[in-house]
Parts: sequence; C-alpha cells; structure tokens
Amino acid sequence: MQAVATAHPNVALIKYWGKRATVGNLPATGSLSLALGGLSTETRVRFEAGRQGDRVLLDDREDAETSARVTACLDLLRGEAGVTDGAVVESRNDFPTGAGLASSASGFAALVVAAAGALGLKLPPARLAEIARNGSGSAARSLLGGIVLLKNVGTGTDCTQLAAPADWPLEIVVAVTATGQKAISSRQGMALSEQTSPYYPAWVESHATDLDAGIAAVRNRDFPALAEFSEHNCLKMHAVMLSTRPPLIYWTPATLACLQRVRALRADGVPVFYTIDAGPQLKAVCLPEAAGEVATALAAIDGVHQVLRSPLGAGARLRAAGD
Ligand code: 2P0
Repeated sequence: MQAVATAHPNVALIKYWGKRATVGNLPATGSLSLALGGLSTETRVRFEAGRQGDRVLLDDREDAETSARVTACLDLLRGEAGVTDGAVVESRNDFPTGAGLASSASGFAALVVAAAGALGLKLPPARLAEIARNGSGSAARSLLGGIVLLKNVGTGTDCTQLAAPADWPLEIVVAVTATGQKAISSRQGMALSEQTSPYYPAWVESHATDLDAGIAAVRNRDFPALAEFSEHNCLKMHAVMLSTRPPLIYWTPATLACLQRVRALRADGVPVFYTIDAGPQLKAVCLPEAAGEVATALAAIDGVHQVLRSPLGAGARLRAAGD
C-alpha cells in the first residue's frame, strides 16, 4: 500500500487566473503550459491499515491548509478504491516551495499518481486529472510532459499533450529573485481578482484569442508568435492582479530588471521571451542555443539569487522499486 511518484512543475504561457465555479475547482479559462524537467517533486504515499486521518509532510513540515487539500484528494481516491485507511504522505521539492514556481502543480500531480499507485488503481487519465485538479487547478497539466493544453469542455476540462519534449526542445531559464513563500496564495488571489478587478471580465473574454494563437504557434513551431502572445497574456494577467483590491504585486525590482533584459536580448535577435506567474520569479523561455547566453545575462542582474536551467520535462510517473 505504498508508492513513490515524481512530477515536474509547469509554467503556463497562456495562463489560468480565475474559476468558473468553486465546486470541482474548475478554471474560468483554458491554459497552455511547459513542463519544467529540471525541477522535481518527489512524493511518497503509504496507506496504513486501520489508520485514522492522514499525516502530510511537505519538505518535512506540516501545514493545516495543505493537509486539508491533500486529504480532499485522497478521499476521492479512497472512494474509487473502496478503502478508508489513512495515509502518510511525504513530499519534497528540489526547488523553492510556494514561491511562484508551481510547487502545488507538481505536488498534487505527484500525489495522485503515487496514491493511485499505492491503492492499485488504474484510473482513466481524465479521472486522475479531475482528482488532481481538485487539489490544484494547474496540477492536471503536470500529469503530462512537454507542452500541454488544458481546455474547458462542457462542465469539465480536457488535458492533452500538444508536443513532446523532443518535438520542440525549448529550454527554460528561471531567474529566482526571492525564495520566501508568497503572502497570498494563487487560490486566494484569484478569488480577490474575480470579486474586485474591473479588468477581470475583459481578461476572461479576451482569453480565447490568446489561447488559440498560442496553440497555433506551438503547432507551427513559430517561436516569435509564441513569444508575442505569451508575453501579452502574462502582462494582461498581471494587469488584473495589479487592479485587484487589495492589489496583488508579485514582482520585485529584480523581476522587472529581468523582464527588461529579456526584451533587450530579443530586440538584439536572441530567441527568448519571458513569463511571470503569481510570484517574483521570471521564467525565460528560449530556443536551446540561446539558453547559455540568457542564463549568464540574468545571473548578472542585481537581486537575482539563483538561475535554474531546465529542459522540457516528462509527465508525472511512478518510481520503480529501487529507483
Ligand atoms: C498558471 N497560476 O496558469 C497560473 C498563473 C498562477 C499564475 O495556475 O487555486 O496554484 O489551487 O487551482 O493550481 C496557480 O494555480 O491554483 C496557477 P488553484 P494553482 O500557471
């Protein structure tokens, strides 16, 4: 009754910010993401016969809110398996947790794969994605590798791989400008934006155009078009965040300095563009030949603590015994 799974965080180019309904944690819009193969979460789940309740350790620490979300996901899987035993969950990230690097996406993807493995469940991928989505809306994207599309369909979502890592081997350079946990989680921030930003309705209404353009750019391997629509969609999301009350200002001065550096590099012909999520880190998406130059340029910026380089990664998977 135990299993270990690995998953990678993902970064959205066309983003998810807001919900259709809180039941089932359904996103208001579709999204398009890249799996960050250089960053990993490893999660071990062990169901113990007769155990009451779950024990959840994230990077060796217990936290009530995370535990409640984990238990809600495990309850769905226990329901599928017809068991009631509690579990011990131990999850570790090899990158900063809760700092805008999508640790909840990789965390819940690894959790559902490990827990389903421990329970011996062979669920259809759509059901596993639905359960992961309950924990974190972006987690369904981390179940798959490469470039992933999460679409709204009917009353649910559909998650598909648009390109495997080898189909279009992009590289991501992450400039870490702060390592602390953010004060307001994505979930809280989205709810505030929905309720208070005058730009939120325009964000939702204009989203399909960006998503369609992003999908076409990936299908055509059109890097300049992907750059244009990704940067536009990112800044539009941050405009919604900035116009939320109270405002959601995730950037540091170094985030903005990195953004300007990426713009200058691209103006000089370097194939790179930026994206920034609900946190201060800047992710520079590059054609592989540009990654070294981009990493050097971002590492030289005041306030950049660390630069991580990542190829596209695979989807969440069980670790074989002895791995
Ligand atoms: C994204 N983010 O598309 C966007 C961009 C943050 C900024 O997906 O409420 O942590 O648990 O579903 O999964 C954050 O999403 O939020 C997110 P919940 P989650 O990557």
